[in-house]
Amino acid sequence: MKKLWALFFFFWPLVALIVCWIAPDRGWWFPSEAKSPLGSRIDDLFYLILVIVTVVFIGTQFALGYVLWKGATKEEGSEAYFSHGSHSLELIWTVVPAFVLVFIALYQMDVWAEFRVKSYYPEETLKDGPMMEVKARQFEWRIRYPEPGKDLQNQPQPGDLYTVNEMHVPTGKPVKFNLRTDDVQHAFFAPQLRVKQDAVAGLIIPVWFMIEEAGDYDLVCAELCGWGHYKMRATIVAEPEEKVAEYIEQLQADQNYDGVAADEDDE
Ligand SMILES: [Cu+2]
Repeated sequence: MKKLWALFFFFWPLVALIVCWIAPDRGWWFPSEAKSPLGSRIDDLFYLILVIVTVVFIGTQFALGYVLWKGATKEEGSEAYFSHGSHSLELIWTVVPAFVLVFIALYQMDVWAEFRVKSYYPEETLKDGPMMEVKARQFEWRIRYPEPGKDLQNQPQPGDLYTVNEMHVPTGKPVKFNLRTDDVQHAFFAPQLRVKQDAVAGLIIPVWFMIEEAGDYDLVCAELCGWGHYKMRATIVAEPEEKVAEYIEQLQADQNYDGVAADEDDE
């Protein structure tokens, strides 16, 4: 019976390893490959940490399995071995993890700095203001574009254009926008882009990303913000720049439509 329990406890770490091994091929892994340049670098960091954790996991689980098996198979009445600690062992398991953690801290610094500290925009993009404002509220994403040809202002302007839960952005260039919230704290999370940023009441937070490939990307809220949190789901539509301009023109035409068709107006 003891042997059975030893095998039982050894079985679960094995299942965990097998699941992780087959998951990427079956689509149980990340939402998709990272679709932004910075996203790939974040993934590289993730995989590096995953490798370190996997090595530690296999080591500790095998050690645990060995001890369980040894205990389960020892002869009845054999004497137990007591130890009162080992100075060198303590040193090893303090110094090695400390070294690994310092290594990770230093190694990831560059990605963090580029994302949050240094300016990562090409010069010409820096001159442009944010393309839009994304305002989270219970329970939707409100997008506000400035009137074509004008700059986005922090206060809503009469010519501003609005949409809900749909964000059109150009492909192949950095997109900058202001993130705000109308009520509680929300979090802008675009899983495929690996972008996550809290929206904090009272703050206007500039966020940027770049999408190379045209397509629809998910935008969800990653902060439990109330009963309808699960509904805060929007689409980021990435398309060529001309198409975004067309979309905004159409938005303006729809918004300015006063219910009278243009040809009727002429009569
Ligand atoms: Cu939310």
